[in-house]
Amino acid sequence: MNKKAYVIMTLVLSISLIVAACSKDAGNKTSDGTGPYKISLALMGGPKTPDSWVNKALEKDLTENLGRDIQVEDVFLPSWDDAKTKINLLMSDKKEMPDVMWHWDMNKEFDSWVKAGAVVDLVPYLQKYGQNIINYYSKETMFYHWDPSGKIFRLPGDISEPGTMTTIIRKDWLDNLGLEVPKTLDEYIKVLRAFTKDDPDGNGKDDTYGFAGENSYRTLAPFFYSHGVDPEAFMIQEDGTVKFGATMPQVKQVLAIVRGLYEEGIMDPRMVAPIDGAQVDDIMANGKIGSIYRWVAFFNPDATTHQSFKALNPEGEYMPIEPIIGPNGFASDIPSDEIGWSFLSVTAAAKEPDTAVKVLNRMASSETNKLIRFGEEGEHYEIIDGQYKSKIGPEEKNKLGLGNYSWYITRKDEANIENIPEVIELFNKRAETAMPMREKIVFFKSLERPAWIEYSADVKKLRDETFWGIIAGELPLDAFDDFVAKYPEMGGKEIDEEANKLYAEQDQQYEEFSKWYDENIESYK
Ligand SMILES: [Ca+2]
Repeated sequence: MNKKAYVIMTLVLSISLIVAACSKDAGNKTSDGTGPYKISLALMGGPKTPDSWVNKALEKDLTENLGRDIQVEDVFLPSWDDAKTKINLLMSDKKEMPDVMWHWDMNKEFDSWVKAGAVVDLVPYLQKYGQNIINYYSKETMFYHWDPSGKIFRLPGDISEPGTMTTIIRKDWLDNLGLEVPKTLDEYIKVLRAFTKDDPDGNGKDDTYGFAGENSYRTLAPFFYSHGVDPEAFMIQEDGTVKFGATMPQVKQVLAIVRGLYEEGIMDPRMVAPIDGAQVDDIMANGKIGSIYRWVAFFNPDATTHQSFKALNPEGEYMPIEPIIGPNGFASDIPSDEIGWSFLSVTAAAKEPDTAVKVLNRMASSETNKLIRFGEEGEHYEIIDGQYKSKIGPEEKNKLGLGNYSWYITRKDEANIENIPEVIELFNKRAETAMPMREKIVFFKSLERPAWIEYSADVKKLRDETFWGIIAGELPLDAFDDFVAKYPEMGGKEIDEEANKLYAEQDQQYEEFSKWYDENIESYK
């Protein structure tokens, strides 16, 4: 037995003993559900301010809404480097377990908690007391957290919007050059060329690029996605099988196009080498680029990059445009997964798991979400002409503890008042325009993918060297065919077999889930 497996075994055993020991005296702890209740919450986000204003505000809000005295004990987790160790430690001793555990990226450990009974099945409580939660999270999201035994042992703590990115273009440059908003890839490339060569900013200098962004495939979405392919994703083929996107023939067509843009000087050459996000933000703010694939949230006037851009380019205007249509009429924005990246579990230590779910449900309301994130309207922020304006600086926000309860079912809808109405509308539109690709991409439910774990690092390394080498003109276009030929022997055969097996199982499991969901969740909304 390797060391990791041993640790997990020991953990499972120790939890089993603890759970068994505690169930004996459970009678002593049973409360009648009316007296004061103290709930402990493991917390990772925000400034981790102890004895904060936000703690008191949450207690008051819960006490008023649950009709009994609720005290909230904050259990702050340490830094990202140490948090997993701490979470394991807390979960190995029932006396130390918080009522609600926050966790992320700990699938193996989570599995052991489930097996040991250290986390509670939430289904009966969600049915009775979890309406804000089950109405907020979609059926698809709940699938990823559903145990085929018909139980749910974790809820997502935070999920990004379904579509977070968009093609962005300089509207004022289109106007300066008398160009229309491009719709097809051909039109888009013509515009990018004009943005590079026709002095769109009218300063008489050859100082602009048509297209810029990160050294990543998502930045190239207007090209890859208009061809219906994502080199990072597993893609459903017409015959129902699944393939690693990087090996699909459409990729070669896209590489030929992007390589051409680089050669012509239309594409910002800084893209072909690793570049950090802050530098890309600076490039966007400097205002010498015509188009980029970037965050929807840029369009909040309060966003830092937006403000820097406006300060440097008072007359400049970026606008979001619809996803570019490819040669076969296909168009899509990038879909986010609906799984979420961090999770909440009610532990076996919670004396009243029903009350724990009532607390989470109240925290999942728009009202409480706003309170714990932004404070009180009038005191800490105001809404002027429908737009959020903070009345306090970052330091005071930290002092109040705003953000301490981050990723406790963080709502991305109207409750996120930092978004102006136009940005909310754009998020909604991007959720729709990301649908065509969402239907082609497999988001794996299974927590176990041994072939991918073993071989993917080498495969991705060769992919990236090949693709960026082609784009930068250092490798011939046919290097793509060499990559595809090498892929199976590099573990690609096993990767694809595993992907197809998981996809088939998952597809079948979704049918079972769907029936279960209608009976056990839908009818309780
Ligand atoms: Ca110029």
